[in-house]
Amino acid sequence: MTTQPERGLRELYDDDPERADALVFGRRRFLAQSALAGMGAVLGLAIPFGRYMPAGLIPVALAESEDAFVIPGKDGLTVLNDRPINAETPAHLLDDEITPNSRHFVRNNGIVPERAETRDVSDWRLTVDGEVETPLTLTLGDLKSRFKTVSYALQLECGGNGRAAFNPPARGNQWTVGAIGNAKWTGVRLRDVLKAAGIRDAAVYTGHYSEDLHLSGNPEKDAISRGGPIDKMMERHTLLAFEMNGEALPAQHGFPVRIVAPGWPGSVSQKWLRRIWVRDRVHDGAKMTGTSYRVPAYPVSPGQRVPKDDFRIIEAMLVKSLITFPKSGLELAAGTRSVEVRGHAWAGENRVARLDVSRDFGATWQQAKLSAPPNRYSWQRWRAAVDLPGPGYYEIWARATDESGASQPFAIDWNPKGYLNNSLHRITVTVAA
Ligand SMILES: Nc1nc2c(c(=O)[nH]1)N[C@H]1C(S)=C(S)[C@@H](COP(=O)(O)O)O[C@H]1N2
Ligand SMILES: [Mo]
Repeated sequence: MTTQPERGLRELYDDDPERADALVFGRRRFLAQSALAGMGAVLGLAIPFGRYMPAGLIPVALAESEDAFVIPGKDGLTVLNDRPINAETPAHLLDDEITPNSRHFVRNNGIVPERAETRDVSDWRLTVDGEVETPLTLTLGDLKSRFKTVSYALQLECGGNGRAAFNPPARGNQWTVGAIGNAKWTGVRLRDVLKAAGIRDAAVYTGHYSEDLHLSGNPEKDAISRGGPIDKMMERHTLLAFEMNGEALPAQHGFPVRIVAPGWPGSVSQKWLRRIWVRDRVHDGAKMTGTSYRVPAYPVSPGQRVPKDDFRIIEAMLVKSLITFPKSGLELAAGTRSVEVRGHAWAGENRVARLDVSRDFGATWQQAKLSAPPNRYSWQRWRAAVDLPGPGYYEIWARATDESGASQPFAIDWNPKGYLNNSLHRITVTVAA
């Protein structure tokens, strides 16, 4: 193999075990070093009995290896794919009100640019052009000195969070519940920069371009190039962020500058930004069209085929919540009659109005104590003391309702690409007899 593998080994073993075998073992069933280079070769040895190894089995040493799939700076995340890197956070590790950098999920469509590792910004520039009076070319220093710096706690959720629950399944990263984070982002307001450039009347949408590399390695191709309507980009919480929780952006999260457009699918929050093209029409860059980050314009039944023209771009994310304490599976001692439960709730463009919990499979609901957000677009803390009348198995369910009256469904609203699953989060606790 001379080309780089397009997918991570785990995904490849799931999808196409024979091809994965060929990559790992090569023709003579010795480990093909070239295939492993990209994932941090851990074996690097011949396998004397390799000829007996059943086809399609990921070698245990690779599956168990820490090195092969570790993401620097991350702690306890579940890696869904190593090329491109995609990792989610188990719910119980999202208990902090501000998600630490080490616990924030990562969703990459391409390869992290070199600059994010070298941290060299000497030749980094942000260009703002298109439907503007004065195109701008800004250094990082310009951005920091010419515009007012602000900090907000902002929720960022991948549009595909919850995809793993879809049946029939949807292709793509099998996110369970943890493609959500609420870090404190510092930067300048995108609207201040757009105003400095002077947006023309014809402007309707932005188009974002970045330094990450397409998986094919072809520099002509963009891994992703999304954008958003001018109104959302002019909203005062939409940032050009250069710090995450008080540190320069980590390599995985967009160094040196990213957009944070809170409450919208994470894909609108372009990382490793280098250009904003202000457009007179809806942007049509990579992953703006077709079925990418788009859903049918009407409800569909599971498995239904939907014509491409009937898809529309996802805008605000939906009302949702997470139980972050206790960790599902908690075993309580005999005689325990109550458990303290807590989590977070968020609602795209809206504020969360109430949070209810149930410990009897939805027969009755109890209102939790819900905190105000520190600022708009932050998730909100909730907590409740839940009675457990006797020994046995319980499920605790959480259901958020936003100020518009929308709340979380029990069952998924199915769509072909597995977006926007905001069904309620469930955990289990048991009380010993
Ligand atoms: N340049 C670039 N920006 C990007 C992406 C990407 O692959 N490349 N992924 C997007 C998607 S789909 C999501 S959900 C968020 C994830 O942000 P995070 O990795 O900081 O959690 O980044 C968005 N911005
Ligand atoms: Mo995403």
